[in-house]
Amino acid sequence: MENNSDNDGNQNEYVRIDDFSISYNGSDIYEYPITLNSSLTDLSEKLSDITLTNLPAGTSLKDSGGNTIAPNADGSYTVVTDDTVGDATVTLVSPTSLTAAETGTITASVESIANSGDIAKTTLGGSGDDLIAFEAGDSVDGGAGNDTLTFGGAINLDFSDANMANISNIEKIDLSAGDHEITLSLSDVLDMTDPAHNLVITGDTNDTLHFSNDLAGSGWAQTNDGAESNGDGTATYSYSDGSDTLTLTVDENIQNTGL
Ligand SMILES: [Ca+2]
Ligand SMILES: [Ca+2]
Ligand SMILES: [Ca+2]
Ligand SMILES: [Ca+2]
Repeated sequence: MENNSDNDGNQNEYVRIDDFSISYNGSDIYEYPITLNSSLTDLSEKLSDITLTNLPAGTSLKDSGGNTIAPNADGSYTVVTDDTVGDATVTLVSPTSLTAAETGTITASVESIANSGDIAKTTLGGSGDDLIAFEAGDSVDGGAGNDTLTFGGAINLDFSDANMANISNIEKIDLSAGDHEITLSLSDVLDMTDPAHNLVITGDTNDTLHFSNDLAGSGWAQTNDGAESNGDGTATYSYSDGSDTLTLTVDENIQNTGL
């Protein structure tokens, strides 16, 4: 279960994907039930349906009644749920056996809609290596696996903004598609990564990273300035407080300040 705070500081929705269970019906079809739970703790809000994205290629989805759910134009699937308690069980259907890594690519997201019209979106990656399309203000938990935030269009983001505080268990930020300028602090990276605190940032010469070592003076200090390239087009920057270490690996094509 995952709780997040919305922009007003209230607890809002959560969504959870239970572990996949696997059954085989003996007719060359493999079925993987997915249990979804979402809920509101602020009952003045409404809960959206649940959106599933990144289903493995060649698979389809059935609702609890066994009816096939048609994909949306963007390839995502909408699982219809109640306005206040969004529980549903759906079944992933595949003509081939799927590995946990393959089923793990699926992500689930849900939105809470306040009376004011404000929408707060929460996305959970769950297990597996997830590609998560991110927009400012989204709450994101990548969960286990090597998880990447991607960005549509050309958006500039300051991860130190108050509404960007709910990002966790992310391993990579991919700026490749579109031109982006992002602002990131040491504490932002500590918050958005798991306890290993490894973050990779990929991009190109049209992208800019502004980094601030805002925890200097609190025990965190830079221990490696990235002057020695890794030889693969990336450079690694290290920070430590003496017990924990943060490692930032940045595409050398990205313009930067502060590293
Ligand atoms: Ca996943
Ligand atoms: Ca994940
Ligand atoms: Ca992760
Ligand atoms: Ca780019």
